[in-house]
Amino acid sequence: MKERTLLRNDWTREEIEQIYNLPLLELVYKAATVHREWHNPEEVQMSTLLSIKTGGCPEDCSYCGQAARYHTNIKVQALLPTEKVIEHAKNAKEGGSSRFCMAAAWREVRNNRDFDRVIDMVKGVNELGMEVCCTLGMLTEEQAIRLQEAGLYAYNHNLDTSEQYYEEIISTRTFDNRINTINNVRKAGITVCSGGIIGLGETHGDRISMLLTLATMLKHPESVPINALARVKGTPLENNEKTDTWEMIRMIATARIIMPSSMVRLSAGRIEMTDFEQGWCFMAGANSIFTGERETLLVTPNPGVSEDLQLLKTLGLKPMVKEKSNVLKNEI
Ligand code: SAM
Ligand code: DTB
Ligand code: SF4
Repeated sequence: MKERTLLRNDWTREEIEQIYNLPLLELVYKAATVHREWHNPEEVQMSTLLSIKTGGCPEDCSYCGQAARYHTNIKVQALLPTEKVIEHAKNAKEGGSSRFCMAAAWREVRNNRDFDRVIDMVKGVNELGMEVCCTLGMLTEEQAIRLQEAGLYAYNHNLDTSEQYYEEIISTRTFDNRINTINNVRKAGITVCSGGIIGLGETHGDRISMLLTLATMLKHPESVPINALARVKGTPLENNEKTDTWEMIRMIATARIIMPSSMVRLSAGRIEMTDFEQGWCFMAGANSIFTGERETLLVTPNPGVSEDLQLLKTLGLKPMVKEKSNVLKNEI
């Protein structure tokens, strides 16, 4: 059998640039090849996303419908009751999901009763035998350890864009804050889910920089979500152009090649894609999607679970039963 491509974290900017700029079909072919060396190409992980606390966020992320300062039509919702969250997780499991991600519109975690409640939610979802993921904003190392002890499997904290472009998009925190939380998550022994968004007005150079930061981490994030901007009315980016799906495909394929053992998630943007376009994203190495019972991601629309299952069926794919442990495999 042919040896598989090695994991590397010594990528240079030039190397990534070269891959990113390959003629599209060459790039997809290469990514599909690498994908087959590292993953079962018939499987797609369905990760159910639930907004456990919605809106009213003090941050100014210019893409986000949940920032309190923008006049969006989002209904603010306090932290959901634990039993309700567990009920959602059970339904998600029955619907074929093997991962459950709880998201809160917080700038950072505070050591208060709400955090105690999230800890209980993590324990409850973990007991269902699902991979539990949270995305709660910035974390200290101590908070990360508490989450790990409660059974948290993954923590999502996206870089969102390049270091250079970061301050154009968010002014209430820095790129370094992001890296710092990711490091705290790693130190606590939780797997990392980190990727970004395209369509924010960034250049190809910014996208390459973001990929370079991810692919040169001591350990690659086990999960890399690639989002296309979901344009939310009332946010500063509401009038940005719709992201061209070929650009998503280019991003996914490059991520797949440079971080071969990671799960690459086709995240926001699916609602505006045809089945054909989503099929191309899977061909380019995406092997996970976000689903939600309410046909939403957090606050924007997303295809329904039955539509997703139908799409997988059409493409000859099946929901991944349980993610193979990338923790052991990803040993650079
Ligand atoms: N508040 C926490 C944080 O910012 O890390 C967690 C929730 S936040 C909604 C999680 C991620 O969703 C963001 O980092 C961003 O990458 C993505 N996101 C948010 N709004 C988006 C949008 N309108 N389009 C695409 N991705 C978006
Ligand atoms: C990620 O990278 N994408 C998801 C998840 N991580 C938390 C969130 C996407 C949000 C899209 C816009 C919305 O509905 O708010
Ligand atoms: Fe708040 Fe997260 Fe939205 Fe930024 S992306 S405004 S931190 S919820």
